[in-house]
Amino acid sequence: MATIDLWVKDGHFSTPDGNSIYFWGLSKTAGGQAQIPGPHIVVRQGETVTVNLTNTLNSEPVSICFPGQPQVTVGGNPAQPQYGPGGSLLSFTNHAPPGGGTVSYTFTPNRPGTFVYESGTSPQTQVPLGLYGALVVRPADYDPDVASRKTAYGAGTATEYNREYLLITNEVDPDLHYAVEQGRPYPVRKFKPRYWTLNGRCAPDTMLPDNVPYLPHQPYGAMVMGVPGEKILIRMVGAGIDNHPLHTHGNHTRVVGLDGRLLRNGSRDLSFKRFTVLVEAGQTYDQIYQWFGLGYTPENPIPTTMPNLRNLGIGDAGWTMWSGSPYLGVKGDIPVGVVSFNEVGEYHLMLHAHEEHKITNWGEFPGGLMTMIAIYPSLGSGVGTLE
Ligand SMILES: [Cu+2]
Repeated sequence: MATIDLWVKDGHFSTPDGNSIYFWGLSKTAGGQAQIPGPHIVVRQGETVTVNLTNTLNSEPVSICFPGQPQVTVGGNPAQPQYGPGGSLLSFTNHAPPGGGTVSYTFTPNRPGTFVYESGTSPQTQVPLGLYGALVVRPADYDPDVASRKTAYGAGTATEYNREYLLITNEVDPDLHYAVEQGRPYPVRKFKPRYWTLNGRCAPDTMLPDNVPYLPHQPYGAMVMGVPGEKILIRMVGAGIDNHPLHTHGNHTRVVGLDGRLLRNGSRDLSFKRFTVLVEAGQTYDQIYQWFGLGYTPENPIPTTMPNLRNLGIGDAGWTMWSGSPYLGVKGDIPVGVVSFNEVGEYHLMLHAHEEHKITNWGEFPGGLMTMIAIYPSLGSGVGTLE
């Protein structure tokens, strides 16, 4: 039995170009700060989940929908749409009224996978304002201490992994946020994002650690870290209203799950490799990424061939993230003109949106839907875990 308490609050989040933008988000505690995305909800298949929502906003009701979850109940009855006095639709599901109202949702996930959760009240504004998050359902036989049972979809489904990461996309039109802050109308048809976020952050903030004190409303980093050969499970969630082609450098990913469904039909493996995954609005993609680049193995790190420069650097010459070494683990001399370098012999491989206006912050490159995959010679077991 898992109980999750969430408080709807407002606040201002930061963008790397110095902007401070009003938003609505969820807090884990009554006295805590709103965050975007909402807290990760990580539960187990077959476990009864209760989500208690308290709405501290004074302006409008708020609700949470759990797409993909069967038989969500409120007060023992099936959750159902809420209508206003004139019969107009207020919420797709039971809501918490403004001014401290509450609602309690209960459901029992019947299958593992990655799911979105999001506001079901005026979702065209409440979701972009920040009322969204991710729900991860672990398989019933999940055991992080047994390799064959540390899986996304259960033992025997070929979804074992060593580390896992959640990457949640969204878009920000500052005009919407400002209009809500000022209590003014906002024509939704004029929606024009200026920022694109991974885990509520725009690059380069995506590469900062979790819980940095100067991003109090954006606790989740989006840096993917692993060591050569490891299976890195990347759970991508399209929480916004736009579709984003995201791709990894260094290697393709293997898509093993789509919308919380294992890509397998009986014994037939339906997983597939992708250079770029189109994360569509409301979709989730579970992918396994492995990096064996350049013939590297932990036993024999040399000799190897220099990688293509575009798999190493960002921007012009002088901005390479090459350590000066053609292989992991040993550092060499930094070439003339190189002004930045990595610290422990790791490789940085970009992960970004292939629609390139989305890797900007209000028109300035680099930014937006971009982060790095960092492949280290070695890494502690606590990195790449989801709580
Ligand atoms: Cu690229």
